[in-house]
Amino acid sequence: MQFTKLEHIGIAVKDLSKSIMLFETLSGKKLYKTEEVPLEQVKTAFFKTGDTKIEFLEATHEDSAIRKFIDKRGEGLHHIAFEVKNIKEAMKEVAQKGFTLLRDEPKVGADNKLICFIHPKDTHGILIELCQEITADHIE
Ligand code: CMX
Repeated sequence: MQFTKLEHIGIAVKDLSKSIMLFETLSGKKLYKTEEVPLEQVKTAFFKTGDTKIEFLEATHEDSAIRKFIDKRGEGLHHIAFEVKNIKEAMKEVAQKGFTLLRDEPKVGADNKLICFIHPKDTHGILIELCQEITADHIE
């Protein structure tokens, strides 16, 4: 297994609409999409920057990982996401290498992806996401 690219960088924010305006002003780019992910209790906004996206995340519930993160550490870099070809194989491999996966199975995340996370204590305090594009093969 190899990472195929840095797919996106996730940034935790308090107010998604303010962050969208800020990043549009800063980057000269228009928003690529917004999406709510109920399972993760977040609203997201994506910008494309070359091959990599920037994902802003706002909590939609007080139990959201994003709300807890901001309460503890403030707004800022929340995770970095690497694309893999086969997420199940990648998860098996990183677990064999001793990294702690936050779940046993991939779940459906934003932007048409299967995702999983590696605990930040294993990776220099940075939360790492592995992601794979969902294709027709995944739809049962
Ligand atoms: N990056 C780095 N460190 C983080 C972190 C993050 N994103 N989130 C929490 N931590 C740190 C905390 O600061 C804390 O550090 P200390 O022990 O030094 O105080 C430690 O991890 C434990 O934090 P906690 O607040 O007690 O939080 P939990 O253990 O309840 O959860 C984590 C932490 C990473 C396991 C949890 O946030 C999680 O499961 N994350 C994955 C899911 C997720 O983040 N979803 C939102 C994004 C969804 C999307 O991209 O669509």
